Amino acid sequence: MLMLTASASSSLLAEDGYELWMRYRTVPVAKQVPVSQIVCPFADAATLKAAHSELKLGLEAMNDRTVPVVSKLTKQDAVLIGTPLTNEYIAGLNLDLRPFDDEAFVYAPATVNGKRVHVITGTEQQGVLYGAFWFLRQLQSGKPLPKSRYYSAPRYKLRLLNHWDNLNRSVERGYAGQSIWDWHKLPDYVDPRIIDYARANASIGINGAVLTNVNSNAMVLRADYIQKTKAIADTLRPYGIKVYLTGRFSAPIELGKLKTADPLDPEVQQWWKDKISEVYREIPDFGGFVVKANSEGQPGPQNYGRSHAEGANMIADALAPHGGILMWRAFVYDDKTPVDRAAQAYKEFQPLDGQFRSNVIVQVKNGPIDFQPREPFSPLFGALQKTPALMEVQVTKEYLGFATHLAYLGTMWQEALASPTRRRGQEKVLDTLTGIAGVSNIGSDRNWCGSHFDQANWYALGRLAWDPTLGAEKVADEWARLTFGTTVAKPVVSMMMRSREAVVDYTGPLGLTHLMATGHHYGPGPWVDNLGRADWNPVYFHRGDRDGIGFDRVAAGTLKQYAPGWQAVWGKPETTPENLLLWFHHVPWSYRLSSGKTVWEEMVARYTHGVSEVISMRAEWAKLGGKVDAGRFAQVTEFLKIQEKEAKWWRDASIAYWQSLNGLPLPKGFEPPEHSLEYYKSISHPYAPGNTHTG
Ligand code: GCW
Repeated sequence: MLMLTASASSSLLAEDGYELWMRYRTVPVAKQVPVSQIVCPFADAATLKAAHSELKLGLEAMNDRTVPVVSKLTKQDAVLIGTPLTNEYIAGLNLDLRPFDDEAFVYAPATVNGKRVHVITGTEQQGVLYGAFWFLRQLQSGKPLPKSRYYSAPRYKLRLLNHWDNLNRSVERGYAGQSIWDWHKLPDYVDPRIIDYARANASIGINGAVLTNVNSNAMVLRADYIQKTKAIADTLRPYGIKVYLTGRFSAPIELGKLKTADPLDPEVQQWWKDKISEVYREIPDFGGFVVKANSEGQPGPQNYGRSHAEGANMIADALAPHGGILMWRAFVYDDKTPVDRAAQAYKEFQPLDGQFRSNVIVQVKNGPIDFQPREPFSPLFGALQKTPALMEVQVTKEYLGFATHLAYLGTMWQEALASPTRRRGQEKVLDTLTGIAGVSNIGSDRNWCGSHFDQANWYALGRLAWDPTLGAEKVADEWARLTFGTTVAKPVVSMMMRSREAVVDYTGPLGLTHLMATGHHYGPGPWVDNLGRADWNPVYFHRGDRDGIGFDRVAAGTLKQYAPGWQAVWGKPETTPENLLLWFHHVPWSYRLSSGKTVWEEMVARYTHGVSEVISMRAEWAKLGGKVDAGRFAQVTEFLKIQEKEAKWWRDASIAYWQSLNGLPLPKGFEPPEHSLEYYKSISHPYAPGNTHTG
């Protein structure tokens, strides 16, 4: 089988990470759960086939014995899989499958014809597949199987990956090689790797993939490209993964040769209807589109004086007869320099609440600006009452160290998901969502994500979209056990749980944001003030000068976008949590924090702490030598060294710059920056990866 690259019994052989968290390694005999056969009468049904193949692969490797797939139950310790309609043994058990959900699964230990069996079932085959992966995960991570019926269903219907992949295989903000979609060879050749991609997604419950970049290219809707998309859709279908595309608003002009893309123009409307029918003729379960319109140069309805709702509804109407959905992004900012960039999405979209068709979903980034290491949650969550909202998070680490820095994002997403909206009773952000979409970090690199630890972020996306209340630590523990083994899980989890805060500290403590270098966003650039739009410049965001620092979002009016309860908390510097202080307030450098330190002293302490956290993660990892295979151990070791070097770069460059503004000495006991500010300003990385706006 494709995934089994290293011998199952020699777990310390160098590994390359290709197997992700689906590493099925031999379990010591005493700890094995005996399984004799997999009973699956409808073994050829595509999704059941995916389920029994996976079980066979995993169980044979873990128990080091053959486990045949059969249609008749003949032995003790069999695993019975299927829906009640496809497996008569299961039908005979009359298990309670409620509450009905076509993606839910039920596990139950049972006795059938006098034989002990494990039952994995659901109302639909999809649930059975999810149950099979869950079963393997329990065994792999050494967790006991439940003693009685266990039911699990996803919290959200939409659990999506958004690939920012271009048709030329470059990946916007991609740090893991090229796109996994080899458009040129499709549809004639479908890389078998796509099957492993599907397995990985199904194993964590991801059920949709948007194949293309939101900075989109109309060509993906050309007839030959529809065939290519169809080949991918056919490959992903057995795993319960629907395919979506990005829709370029001006496609009627570029592809249809019309004179306009005005959403109220009947010819434009007809063009979309015809094009969408063409897609559905080839891909009957096509999911729909994501559209980025009137944002960062992308065309949209405002080019014709129409609103986002008018634009979205036009495409939604063409999708509706086929059951398709339209995810319309709220990441917009108009062409005039705003008082506050952070206020833009709410300003545009909140007034449109109630004007969207029922198959439109507004896709909102977790924070109001742009995937920064720390932002408060977007005020749109909970404010859109009549329009479903999808939370978009960035799995790829554009602002958290690309592929080389260790930053586990589960903690960051949990922070957003668990935030109370303070609008209605106990409502949390997670209660306001219909789904979660993650900007993919997957590429052609052998280890998929560019680094071993970045696989955890893909894993966390799926697990938290299945159950947003799971908790980042539990997810990290699952992943660590599956990926590195149960014996090293504890130190691995401890590294992961502190990693994101370390990045916040060495890049932008106390609520500072958007301080990175231009274009590629690699490394520090808090001094940048020369970009075309004011709100692209870091100086616009930090507002630092001789006297003070921070963005006064009370004066800007932005705070009013939040519920009164939050206005009360965030309205004054004294009541604002320190980790968002400079997000909401402009304060003098001498402003005193609860620690007794001034803002300046605290900033220096936190930048320094961020670096020391990386040093301590390195030390923690070093202790795992000999306990983790040599291949992955070496790469993580080297990457942590890079992270330490770059954390120090961020710290030193930032401190040098702030000192050039405030003229303050360093607090006692802290090392001065290694180089001059001029040195840091002169660093340039024209070829840093992921910087592409080309189609
Ligand atoms: O974070 C910014 C990125 C852009 C991206 C944009 C968006 C796809 O720097 O590369 O474009 O967000 O989310 O649309």
